[in-house]
Amino acid sequence: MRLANYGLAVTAAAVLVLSGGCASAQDEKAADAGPSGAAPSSAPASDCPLVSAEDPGNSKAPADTPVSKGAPKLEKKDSYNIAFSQITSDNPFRLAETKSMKAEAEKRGWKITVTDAGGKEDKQIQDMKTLINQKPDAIFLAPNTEKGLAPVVKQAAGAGIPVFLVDRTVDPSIAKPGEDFVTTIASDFIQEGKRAAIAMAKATGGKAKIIELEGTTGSSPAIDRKKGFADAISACKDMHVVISQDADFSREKGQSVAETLLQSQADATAIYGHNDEMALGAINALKAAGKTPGQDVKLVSIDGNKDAVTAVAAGELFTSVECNPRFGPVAYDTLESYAAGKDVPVKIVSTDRLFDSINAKENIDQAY
Ligand code: GYE
Repeated sequence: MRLANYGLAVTAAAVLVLSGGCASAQDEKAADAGPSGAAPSSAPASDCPLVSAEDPGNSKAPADTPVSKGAPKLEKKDSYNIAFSQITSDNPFRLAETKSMKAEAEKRGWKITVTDAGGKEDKQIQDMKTLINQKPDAIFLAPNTEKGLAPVVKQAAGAGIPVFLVDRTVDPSIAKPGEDFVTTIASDFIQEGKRAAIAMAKATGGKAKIIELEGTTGSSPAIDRKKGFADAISACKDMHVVISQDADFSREKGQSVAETLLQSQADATAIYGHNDEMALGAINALKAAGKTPGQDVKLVSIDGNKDAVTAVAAGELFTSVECNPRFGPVAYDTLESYAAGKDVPVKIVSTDRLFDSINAKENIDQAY
């Protein structure tokens, strides 16, 4: 079993060590109380076990993950001609990912063609068709939705081009892992949702009326971050999602959707954003409504981008669970392993950190 190694990525336990030695029980209580230091009124532990749960960190890749067997083969070469199909460039995750894919290709002396679909599914399908016609050695695809991009992945396989999925996956009932594409290299989004839920329980003392800002409908992070969060908070009788809506992973839409939902759910006490950008939009909406983010309404989100880590340090955002976008090194190491005929598992799980009031400040500079 091969695991992705991002270099910078360390486990949550290691972050605690890096961020100031041993975390005492007192430190943990301080973290629970939030940056303002005001301890939220807690539900009894039996009503919400998440309040006292530790951050579980990253999940382990299942030991029985199959290896890629029937996908198009790749000839071993000194230098490759590759393509990267990107969804959009409107958020820091996307920009950092594209930068990493380009920089690492350049470092290895490989040729790379990058397409940007501008957030449009039809455009990304068209981009993929154009790339397939250009016959690169391999295509790296960050697929918008699971169902929308699956057929074109199958088409690439039919044209003999190995496809490596990065950051999201496609519907396995349409495009078969290990056959129609080599592998998916991505975070465990269910685990991210669970980590966000535990952070939310700590932020709210296990009592919360939550507005959920969902990522793009049909995309793997939106599907799984919703599920991981919902499954986890089902253990808490006073934590509920009162309304949930798609805001397309965008700051602008996050702000406008939050404005509307804050009006219809005036007694909401918390906001869960499937990514940081939507939570940052919601922070703007709260301020515009005369509310204090982090006090009147607690927010938790996912990505660990620079603005979000800054907002955590400022006490506006309670926690950001990292989703690491620096795929270049692991993506191309995986390609090389595959070309060398080594076993490549059909799923490679990224390692993500978590930014909270304890470690946010010292991590702003390294955040993307
Ligand atoms: O969280 C978000 C982006 O697919 C993991 O998509 C990615 C998500 C990321 O637009 O910011």
